[in-house]
Amino acid sequence: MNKRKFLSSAALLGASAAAAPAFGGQPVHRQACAASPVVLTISGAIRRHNRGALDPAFDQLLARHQVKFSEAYGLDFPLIAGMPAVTIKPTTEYDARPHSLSGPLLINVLEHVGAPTAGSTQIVMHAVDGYAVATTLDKVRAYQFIVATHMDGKPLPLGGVGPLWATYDADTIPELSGKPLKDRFELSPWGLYHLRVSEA
Ligand SMILES: Nc1nc2c(c(=O)[nH]1)N[C@H]1C(S)=C(S)[C@@H](COP(=O)(O)O)O[C@H]1N2
Ligand SMILES: [Mo]
Repeated sequence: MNKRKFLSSAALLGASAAAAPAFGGQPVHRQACAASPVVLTISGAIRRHNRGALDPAFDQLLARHQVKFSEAYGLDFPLIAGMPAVTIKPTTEYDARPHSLSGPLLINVLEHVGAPTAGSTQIVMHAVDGYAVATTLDKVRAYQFIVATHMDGKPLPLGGVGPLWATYDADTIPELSGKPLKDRFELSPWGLYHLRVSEA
């Protein structure tokens, strides 16, 4: 399977939600902005925000990937790395060896920004190289997705597969462990930097 979705599919990009109000009538909680550089921006149907609209002048990568929002939440690396971490030991596709990957559960990161909890909630994950892939909260829970910050005890570098890698332990997920390695990680973007949340 080669379902590479290099941002040509506008359907993935939530363009229709561009100017959507934050959450039917609920108050918007504006938090202080992050102290370290933001490594993950979450937009869409979330209740917490710490930044305003996408700025086409200086949100260059987001704009290039056709992301749109009027408010969003930017998380810095210390915040993500400071959340309770889980460790998984999947056989990775890139060297066919098991590696220890650790970081918070994606579901907890989404909870932090007040994402909806319905299993049908759509999550689009964008990576720095333009890779984008959509999934649902049901799958985020079933696969126990983590936002990996460390591999084999070391922080994941930008330029490599970091600083964040959304991934899961495919070895222990029956619908994946039976597939060839190269077909197990379509839902696992390295260099994850933006999540779009939409209510189904
Ligand atoms: N950032 C990023 N993550 C990615 C990809 C990619 O191209 N870029 N490809 C996905 C797909 S479709 C698979 S099968 C695996 C391996 O893809 P690759 O061999 O092209 O890296 O990583 C997934 N994560
Ligand atoms: Mo793939």
